[in-house]
Amino acid sequence: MAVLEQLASKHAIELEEKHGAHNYHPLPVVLSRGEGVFVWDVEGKKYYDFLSAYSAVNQGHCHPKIVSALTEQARNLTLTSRAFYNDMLGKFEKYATSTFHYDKLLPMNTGAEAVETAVKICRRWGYQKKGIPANQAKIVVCENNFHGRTTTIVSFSSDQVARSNYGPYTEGFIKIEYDNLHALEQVLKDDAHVAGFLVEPIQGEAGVYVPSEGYLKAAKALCVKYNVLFIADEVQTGIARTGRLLATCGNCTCEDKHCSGNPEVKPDILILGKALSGGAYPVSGVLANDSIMEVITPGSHGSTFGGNPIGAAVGIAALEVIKEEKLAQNADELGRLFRKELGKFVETSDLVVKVRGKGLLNAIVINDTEESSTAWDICMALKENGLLAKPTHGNIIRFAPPLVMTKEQLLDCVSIIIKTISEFKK
Ligand code: IF1
Repeated sequence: MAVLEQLASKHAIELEEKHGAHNYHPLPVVLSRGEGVFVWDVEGKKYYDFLSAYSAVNQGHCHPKIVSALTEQARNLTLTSRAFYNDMLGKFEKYATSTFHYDKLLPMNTGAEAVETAVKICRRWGYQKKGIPANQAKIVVCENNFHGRTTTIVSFSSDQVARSNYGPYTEGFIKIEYDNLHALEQVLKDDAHVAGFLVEPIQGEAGVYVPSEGYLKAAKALCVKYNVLFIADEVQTGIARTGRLLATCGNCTCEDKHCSGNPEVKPDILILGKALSGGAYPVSGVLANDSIMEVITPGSHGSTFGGNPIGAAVGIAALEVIKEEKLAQNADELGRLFRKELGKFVETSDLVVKVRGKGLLNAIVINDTEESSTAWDICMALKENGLLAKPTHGNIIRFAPPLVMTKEQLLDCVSIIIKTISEFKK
């Protein structure tokens, strides 16, 4: 590669180094184009994207339908604030509530804002509907959670890197072990001030931890028993990523036209983000039925961009793509193939000890410590071989390609991953 061309990447990295806050440590690749499952760097090298912007690009990079919804709306009306109505928000709210079977959608922008919104709704429901004394509401969360990075959310994080030196912390959260029903029941039985249980159906950042079969169903049943709201953070697991429209659909595959969500696991409050826009624009939201959402009254919550016309137009297009291209079914089938093929490799490898996941949210566990750089070094080698992925920990690599991947492309990626790890020397 000509020296001049190499400068493009080097220059871009230097600009960020010099002028940008150092709140990330990216893989040294500078991307300038994306299409479907592929991204290209500034030198023109092509890569399979196996991160999908942390599951925001489920529909594939720059999906034509989503991009044209974005550009079309941007030519008409971008933002009015909610001081006035706009002609797109009601359509999006109708489409989203009928897709996920809830009475109401409260539109926001980022996943963290949606999580914060769910916390506020849950607390207000606790006071106004459950009768919890003022300022005593508690929300149960899980160890090793990831729900975003606001000061309230990091207040209940277990990750010291994400949390330390950001105090004083918001009170009112009780941490229990993930996938531990006994721990959940103990808290709900002992503390009448619990208003909600906030949980990721699969713990993504923790390392793609899929809970035991039946955990979510039993957790929801405990919430019903103790009059506590079951709140699912599907920012990362939602929008077809795990092989169903939602991870909380359980075994339901949306074949049933009369489905109103899997009653056994249906969240009282559903939190969505990321692929709700296909990665084209920040769109997130909280869904709930009227008996819960009615605690939100005019002036009690909002944001400048929440419910803007572009986000609404993009949100409709992004959900239409999921349905029209049957991306949940594709994620389910390709995910099984991925785990089957890598599972065979794990049997023969002393470097990879496990592959786990659901749909196209998977991870491999490397035979090294959390503090090691092995996962990073393998991702650097994968990059050289044309596949981009990122570790969640020193010994865990998450694999989450866009859901539009074909079987041939997936098998191509499996062979790149196996080749790279087989040739990898610590
Ligand atoms: C980063 C992690 C993933 C999320 C769940 C809420 C949010 C996220 C389950 C907040 C966001 C992103 C944030 C991004 C990296 C990425 C991430 F590594 F941080 F944990 F995906 F696993 N709930 N996750 O996963 O949504 O405000 O970001 O729109 O902050 O580094 P957001």
